[in-house]
Amino acid sequence: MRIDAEFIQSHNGKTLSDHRESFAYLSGKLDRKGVDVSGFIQKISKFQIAIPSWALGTGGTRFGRFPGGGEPRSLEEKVDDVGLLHALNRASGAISLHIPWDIPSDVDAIKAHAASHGLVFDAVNSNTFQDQPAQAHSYKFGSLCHTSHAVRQQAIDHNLEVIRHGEALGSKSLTVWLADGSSFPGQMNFRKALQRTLDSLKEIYAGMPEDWKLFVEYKPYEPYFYSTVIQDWGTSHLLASELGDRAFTLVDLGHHLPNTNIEQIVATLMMRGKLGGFHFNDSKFGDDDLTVGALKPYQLFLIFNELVEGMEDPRSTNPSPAWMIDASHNLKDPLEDLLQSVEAIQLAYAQALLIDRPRLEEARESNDPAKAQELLQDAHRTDVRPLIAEARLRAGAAIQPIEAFRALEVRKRLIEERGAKSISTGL
Ligand code: AOS
Ligand code: ZN
Ligand code: ZN
Repeated sequence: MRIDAEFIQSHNGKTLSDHRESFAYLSGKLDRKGVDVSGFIQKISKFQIAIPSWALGTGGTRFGRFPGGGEPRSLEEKVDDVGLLHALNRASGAISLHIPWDIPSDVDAIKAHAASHGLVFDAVNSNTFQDQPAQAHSYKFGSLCHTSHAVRQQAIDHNLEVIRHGEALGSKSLTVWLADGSSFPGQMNFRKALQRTLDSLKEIYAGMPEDWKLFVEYKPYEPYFYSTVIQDWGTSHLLASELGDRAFTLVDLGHHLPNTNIEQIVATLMMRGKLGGFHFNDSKFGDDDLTVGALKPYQLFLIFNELVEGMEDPRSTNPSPAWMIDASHNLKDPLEDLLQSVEAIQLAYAQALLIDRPRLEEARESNDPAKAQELLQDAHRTDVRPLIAEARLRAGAAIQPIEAFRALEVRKRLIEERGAKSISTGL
């Protein structure tokens, strides 16, 4: 199904006068503070967040899965789902594919299909954390780090194949997340495992087209419980530095131990020009995959404070990072969850753009922590929702995406189209 512009317009009509009133109030306030409101809205509109193809179905845990129905049954339907999101918010204009779950049977057709929704293909993701039916060697004891040359070669070849699929689709980057690690002390020689991983990554890096980037994701635990080869940003940064200028660290918010100062990691990587991409989610314990901003919106804002500082610094050598949501959804409708996540990211970004940076720097230079906090919290406590809604309105999207999604009974219609038992490939 597709959402037509007319429906969005008529749905917007219901809340337009309310919205106009709140927007006028906020833009008046911001004007008086010297904020260029139109420029601000343009920045928000430009900020596009990729949707991973594996986030469109109901996720589960090892204890169970409770699918909600109407899940996409093919790559084409996954593209349709991202198209629905993009029609509602005009902020989800890219899809990130996972190989082998999403190998296109007809590349030209899927490209045309995506383009008809206004979508492009973002980073492609490899998978050496599961064995595939036709595979010669098992990844039970690792992939790029494996003790056996044959297993490593199989994993390298898989990544090279993912790059070829990505090239055909117009992607420009490969994200490598490795499950590789060990569950028992003594099981793995850490030094050899890291060296082998680096050597394998070098072969993948060498197989990338000149205009591609390689993103190395890190994670402290899971699926192994004692050690992970690429456990933290330092290890990822080490690998990316050894690999070369087109290799970067990718930060996934759920991949940190409790209380890690993620915003400081962001600042450090940006200082080094090595922050390549971001996977957004929220979590209480670990890689919980909760809706972005559901638990720690202030932390998200502090992270965006560093991102904006890095992005707006004219001397920064950091390329514009690739933004993606990385979450699976156990309880909510995946599409509603994704709409909420995109909005939470936009809100944090907008609030970070509002920070009075010259005054913040002044407070820092004069060692005035109370003033610094006032300035940060002033931005964070500003209700910027009318700005985001205005950006959507100007782009032809819905003032209230979830309300529109429900008014149109999107899920019900998807269930009618695809069935109550359709299952999407993914986590
Ligand atoms: C796994 O925990 C990582 O977050 C990956 O980025 C991702 O979820 C996985 O590669 C999905 O295929
Ligand atoms: Zn991730
Ligand atoms: Zn993860």
